[in-house]
Amino acid sequence: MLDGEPVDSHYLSVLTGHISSCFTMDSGRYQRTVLITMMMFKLGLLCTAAADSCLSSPCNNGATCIDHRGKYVCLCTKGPVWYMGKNCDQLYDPCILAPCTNCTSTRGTDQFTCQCPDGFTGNSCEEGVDECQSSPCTGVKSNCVGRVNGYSCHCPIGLGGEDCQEHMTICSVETCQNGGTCLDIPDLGLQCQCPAGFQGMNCEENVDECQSDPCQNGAICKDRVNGYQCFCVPGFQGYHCDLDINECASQPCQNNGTCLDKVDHYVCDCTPGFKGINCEEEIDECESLPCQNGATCRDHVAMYSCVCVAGFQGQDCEVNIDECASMPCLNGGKCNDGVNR
Ligand SMILES: [Ca+2]
Ligand SMILES: [Ca+2]
Ligand SMILES: [Ca+2]
Repeated sequence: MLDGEPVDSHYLSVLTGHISSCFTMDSGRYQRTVLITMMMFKLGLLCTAAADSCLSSPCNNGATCIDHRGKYVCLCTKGPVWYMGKNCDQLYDPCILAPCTNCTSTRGTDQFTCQCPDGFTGNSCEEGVDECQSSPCTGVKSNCVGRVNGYSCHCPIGLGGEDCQEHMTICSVETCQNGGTCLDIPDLGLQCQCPAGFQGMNCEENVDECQSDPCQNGAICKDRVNGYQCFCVPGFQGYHCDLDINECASQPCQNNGTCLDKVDHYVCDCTPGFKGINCEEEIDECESLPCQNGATCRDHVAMYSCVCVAGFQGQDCEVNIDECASMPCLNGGKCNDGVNR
């Protein structure tokens, strides 16, 4: 861009944003000026008036108007008359920010009054009234103990009974054991507040949580602090050992055997022809030598078969075939049955 040339207005507006509408000048001074202008714009020094939302004077009753990113904020006057609202056109109500619910006020001022419930006082009702302040307890029970909305008279700490003549034990560091909290109760002396799992006057006793027999199926119960632990016998599991472990879960029975879940073990009911703990063994039905007369035994599943030698028959080849049955001897010849002849 050369000196003296007209300035591209689009280029200028892109460069400077809405600042471009503020200046009309020869481009002769333009390049020097635009640099300075841009720096000033960055610092927020120029062109604020063009976008100032305060120009319409929206704030009332003497309020100060502040422009913030194109929106206005009214700072209402505080005294002699207080105002509030977006445009400061309402009388200020100090109860809006009062720290109490039962509040009365004079509008247009910052003066409010909290009506405190019984037993409380102070600007915000935050203080409990100390009824003991006036020392109302006289006589032997001179120890005043404040309560909500009242007080009561007791014996001095360490003393009890009707005439405050009995000496009571009072709290010391060792009084309550196992982390118990010691309380000095007027007229009664100490009392220990025990943590969970302990009991007794001094919290000295670890409560036996096994007393209620929480562990099942013969498990051993071990007492802990405010709890217990069950040690299961084999075959059971779970926090209370109430779950019978399913020993059949791994499907240990083979060859279609049926698994029966027992305590800490299983039993396989095998199909015919198999044996063994897991029915893994095929029974050899030939082992008992069922085939007779020299026959050969063949083992099968749940059965056997016999291959007879010549001259015998029957399931176990126990029958010697009677070759005389066909009456082979002619002419009155006597037939003697032999083996295979
Ligand atoms: Ca215990
Ligand atoms: Ca079982
Ligand atoms: Ca077999």
